[in-house]
Amino acid sequence: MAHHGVLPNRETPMAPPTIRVHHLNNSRSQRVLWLLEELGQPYEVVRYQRDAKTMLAPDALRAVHPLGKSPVVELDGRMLVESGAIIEALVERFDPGHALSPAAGDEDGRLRYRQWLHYAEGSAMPPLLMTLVFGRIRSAPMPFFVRPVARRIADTAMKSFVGPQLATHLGYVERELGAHAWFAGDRFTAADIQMSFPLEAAVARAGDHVGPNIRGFVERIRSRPAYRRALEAGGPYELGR
Ligand SMILES: N[C@@H](CCC(=O)N[C@@H](CS)C(=O)NCC(=O)O)C(=O)O
Repeated sequence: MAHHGVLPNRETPMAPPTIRVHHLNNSRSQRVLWLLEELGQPYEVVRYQRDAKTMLAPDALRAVHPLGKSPVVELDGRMLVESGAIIEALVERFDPGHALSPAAGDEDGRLRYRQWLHYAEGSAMPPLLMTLVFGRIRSAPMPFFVRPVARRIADTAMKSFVGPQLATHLGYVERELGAHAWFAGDRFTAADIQMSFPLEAAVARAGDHVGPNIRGFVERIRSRPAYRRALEAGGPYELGR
């Protein structure tokens, strides 16, 4: 048989995947570091620091992706944004054995898993972000005669709209965590990683609305070795205290 000197495909060494996480301190990208630690997948971290006054990301992050928001994950040269989609993509590619997602035949688990992956950013984060914004408005520097008006507006918005939203969402999550140990069912999955950010933010910013099941969940995730390794990789993370 003729030999053309070309190795057949199966003998061609595959280049290892390149994963680079563009990580902003104290941010949602902490979840991506944690996921990669849970998967045992090697990755690089490029760190960015929030502006101390505005808390916004530096311009350098906008040079990586037009949104300039974190996380941005560079996977084999392609830029991925939106944490839920990033988590889904990384799990699909690097977790073929379903260690961090419900098995293909587990219909109930898969539906729950998908719901929570979307819910974290789609429903849980908006009232928590509004809590942060109205809190900042209350304490922002402003002429003394404007302050009572600004405070009244912030307090009214919190009382009439944001507070009830927090109660609805965190009440729902609290009951769900009473019925299931983890978000997709009885074992830990990437949906728990995605839900960690709103729940850590809730403990930090909306403690009055947080029940014992949510507090227990946050304690359990913080004791995972991969969570702790991710803190070392990402640097200071106040929500993780
Ligand atoms: N829904 C997006 C939100 C991204 C986002 O807003 N990231 C924040 C970090 S927690 C950010 O980069 N903020 C800094 C800025 O907007 O300049 C996701 O989940 O990836």
